[in-house]
Amino acid sequence: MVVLGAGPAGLVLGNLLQDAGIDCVVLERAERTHLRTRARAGFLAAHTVHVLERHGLAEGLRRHGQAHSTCEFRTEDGRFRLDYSGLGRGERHTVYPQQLLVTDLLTRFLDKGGRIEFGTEATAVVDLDTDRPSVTVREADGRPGRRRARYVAGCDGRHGAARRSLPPGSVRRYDCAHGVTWLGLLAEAPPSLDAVGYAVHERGFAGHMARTSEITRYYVQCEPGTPAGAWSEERIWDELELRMGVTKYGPLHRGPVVQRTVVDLESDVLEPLRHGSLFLAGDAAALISPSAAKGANLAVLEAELLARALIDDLRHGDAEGLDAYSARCLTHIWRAQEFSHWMIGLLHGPSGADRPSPFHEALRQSRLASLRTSRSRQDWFAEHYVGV
Ligand code: RFL
Repeated sequence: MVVLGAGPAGLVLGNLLQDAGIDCVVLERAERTHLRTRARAGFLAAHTVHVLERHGLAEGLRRHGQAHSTCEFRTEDGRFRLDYSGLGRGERHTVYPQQLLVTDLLTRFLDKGGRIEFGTEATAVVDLDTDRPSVTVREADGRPGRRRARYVAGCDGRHGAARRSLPPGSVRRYDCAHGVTWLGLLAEAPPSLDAVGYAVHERGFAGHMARTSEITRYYVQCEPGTPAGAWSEERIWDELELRMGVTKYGPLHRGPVVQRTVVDLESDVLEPLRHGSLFLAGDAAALISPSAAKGANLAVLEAELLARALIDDLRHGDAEGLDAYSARCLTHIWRAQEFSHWMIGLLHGPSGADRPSPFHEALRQSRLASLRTSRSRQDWFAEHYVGV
């Protein structure tokens, strides 16, 4: 078995296959140190935590993760809070930075004798339609190479080799550019509120999400095409403070901005997620905008489904799970996409060239108002916000 990519999807899959005694190698383009410091997600759904616990992969997050269950919306009409542990299914998030999760998964995999080839870039998956597919690679020393396997798992993200190797016309790609751009920031500053903060302001969206007691993630909506370094730190903090209404609701802890990423909100889904001997999981299967924090959670869910199906096939000769893999994942993916899309509509006021029409703006305000006042709406929100 060859797994492409050592992100959450590839590493959960690798650990589960290895625990079942299935020989697998993970090919990873980046170096190990890069993976341990690549900050991205932080909010893990209850289901994700259950999966990790079920397979003995949750030690770090149990020790260092923080339970989290409140979000606060700030609008021109005031603010309101939802404690979602008392709504919907009563579930919470666990806040645990993705780079720590990846580090835990890597360490466990390697400690148990797993093989990861760092600095090895998959260039193509070939012979997908046979039961001896292979992966062509650029080895760490730059020379070309090849790995053969019974199956290949494409967990190498949106721009990876797995997607590129799908024969033209063999999959359908649904995609959507939402016309919204965020500047994603990591600040060396403690969180400023005990909730996820979503500010909907006439100058655009601003978001606050705890990561650790010393690090906070912020998002600030900017014009599409804005380079990551375009705003000074002072401008970033001034905009965040203005949009988050600090004069009414209290100050933000300022600190050095240690990472900036431009995030164009985009989504796509490939269908089906299998082509012959190649299976897609995580961002390689579907890209989801970070508006509802679903990407890493879907990656873990799909990795577990794929691992089970591969084990059934390779250990017991039962191919039913592999045949059903794509359809099973797509049900979850589309539900997450639908919620994520709803969140984008909820959070983005008028700004920039893609200013919504007055009709859409009024719809957005009505959507916020029903979330503020309707218990059944809040239950629906909670179930989808924490769930995958
Ligand atoms: P990853 O994590 O991108 O890992 C793919 C790995 O494949 C490697 N790779 C290759 N290796 C070999 N050969 C090639 N040709 C290769 N091409 C790529 C890469 O180096 C990498 O190591 O994909 P995976 O495993 O599918 O996991 C997906 C998640 O990383 C992603 O969905 C989340 O980070 C999305 N996301 C969030 N998700 C959440 O569930 N909760 C959050 O709070 C959350 N916040 C975020 C996010 C994504 C963000 N960015 C990247 C826009 C916040 C941000 C800013």
